[in-house]
Amino acid sequence: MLIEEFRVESASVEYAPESITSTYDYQTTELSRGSDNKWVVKPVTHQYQFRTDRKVPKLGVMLVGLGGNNGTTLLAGVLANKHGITWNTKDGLKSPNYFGSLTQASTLRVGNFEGEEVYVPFKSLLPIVEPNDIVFGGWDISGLNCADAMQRAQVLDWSLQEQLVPLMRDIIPLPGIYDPDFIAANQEDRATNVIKGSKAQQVEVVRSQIREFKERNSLDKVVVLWTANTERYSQLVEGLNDTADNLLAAIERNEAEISPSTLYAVAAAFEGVPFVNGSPQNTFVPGMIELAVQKNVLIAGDDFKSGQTKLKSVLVDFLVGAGLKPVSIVSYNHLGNNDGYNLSAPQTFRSKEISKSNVVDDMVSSNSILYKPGEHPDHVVVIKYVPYVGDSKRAMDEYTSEIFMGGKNTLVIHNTCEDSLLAAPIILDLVLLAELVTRIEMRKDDEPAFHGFHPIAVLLSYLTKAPLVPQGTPVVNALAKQRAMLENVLRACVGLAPESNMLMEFK
Ligand code: NAI
Ligand code: DG6
Repeated sequence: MLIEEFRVESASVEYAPESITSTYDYQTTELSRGSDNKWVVKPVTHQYQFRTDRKVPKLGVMLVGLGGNNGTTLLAGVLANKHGITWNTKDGLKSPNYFGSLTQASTLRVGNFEGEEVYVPFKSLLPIVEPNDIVFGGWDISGLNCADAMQRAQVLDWSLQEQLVPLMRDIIPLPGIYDPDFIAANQEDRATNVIKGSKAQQVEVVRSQIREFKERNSLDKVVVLWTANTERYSQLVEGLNDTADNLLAAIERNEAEISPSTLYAVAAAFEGVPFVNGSPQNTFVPGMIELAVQKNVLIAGDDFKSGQTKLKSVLVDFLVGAGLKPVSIVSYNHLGNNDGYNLSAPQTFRSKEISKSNVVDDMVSSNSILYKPGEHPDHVVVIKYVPYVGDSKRAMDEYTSEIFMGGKNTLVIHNTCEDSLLAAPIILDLVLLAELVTRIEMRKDDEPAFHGFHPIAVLLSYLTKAPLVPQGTPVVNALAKQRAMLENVLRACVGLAPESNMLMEFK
């Protein structure tokens, strides 16, 4: 059973007009070695208070790469939802939805009523921006208006595109920062809409574009999200991008090794605007991370986790969790969109290969009954550009595991799907959750004052292949754990316990 709305009645939760405050006992453990050198695991409880600002802001989202497949598909999808546009296909009449969005199309359990499990929409847990109310804008180095760019992307059904053209043709991406050294040479023809000047001047232009967008649309808040081409990795160089000061000085010196994505992120940090990186490259060089922490501005990344990798982070978790030992994971994919074209260059492919490959590390290291120290499955990632298939990516995976008594188990998976139709709802979740997270404050035990979460938004990990975390924080890739972290923290904000699945009522 689904209930649309609910309120928690508890002495530990207060719904005030401005905010929701909850007091929450967080049960965890402390580990030590006893005097006999044996491990001791001690349950401990910390008290947290969470305070969530209930005022949902008027939100603007600026996409870097607005004219790309993801950018135009998201924009088109939101406009179709907003205007209730239906369209005919050979399979019948279709209506818009937000399938694939955790916040808009998933539910969570709040309990049991007379023997029936009761669920609520994920988005009903805390006040969150409605997607249809978002004002979209952003940059693209290609100057095509968004209607033409949507047609170029070849993702959506034609009769839907026809109806969207009038709503999208006047949306023209802002000129963007272009540096041919960071993306594939084959992208050069696209770069017709670029910001001129030194790197410092480019940062200033982006800053003023953000301010202007905010003012023109009377926005309360803006989130910037990179869904532009995958860049090559930036080299990490001492004195160049290792600290915030060095990074800013390097920008002033117009140093070649500062990537466009880092320049946008720096601009966003100076404007106090969250920045999410949806591609695999190391936009967040150490100096950029330090800058975000200094300015206490949210950053999150890296690389949307959409199809093949999402399944991998479920499947390997299942295998290792079941005591089976994946020893070989081979992932092929081919696609024919501009992302695939850009990834056909070795340097940009390398960025993607890294983010796709590290995704099983936490699961492997969780089970040293199966894996000896340093042992790891063979894990190979292949991406090929095949223009004919367009945005309809083919992903083929072979997982071979060692099982009981020397046996072998091989699973083969073939996944065909429009890449951008998986990515667009994830982009939506990232910006909605990035905004929500900035409205939550917490206070632990006897801390004197409320403060926000760490600016590196680990809570958004569910949506990214290579979650960015503060130094010393464990990286969690397993999808169910990532979802549980997000859901349970949001539940705590309204005084609900984590979903334990114990069902003691029925034992
Ligand atoms: P796309 O190539 O269709 O779109 C990227 C757009 O960014 C292009 O229009 C391009 O002109 C523009 N661009 C390039 N550099 C720019 C810059 N410096 N400033 C402003 N605009 C710039 O690619 P698509 O399919 O939209 O993917 C976007 C990114 O998302 C890629 O990096 C891709 O690897 C990543 N991604 C996509 C997923 C998916 O399922 N579609 C999943 C995970 C990541
Ligand atoms: C080829 O792998 C293109 C990539 O941009 C992927 O489509 C994208 O990273 C999605 O990957 P995955 O593994 O999450 O499906």
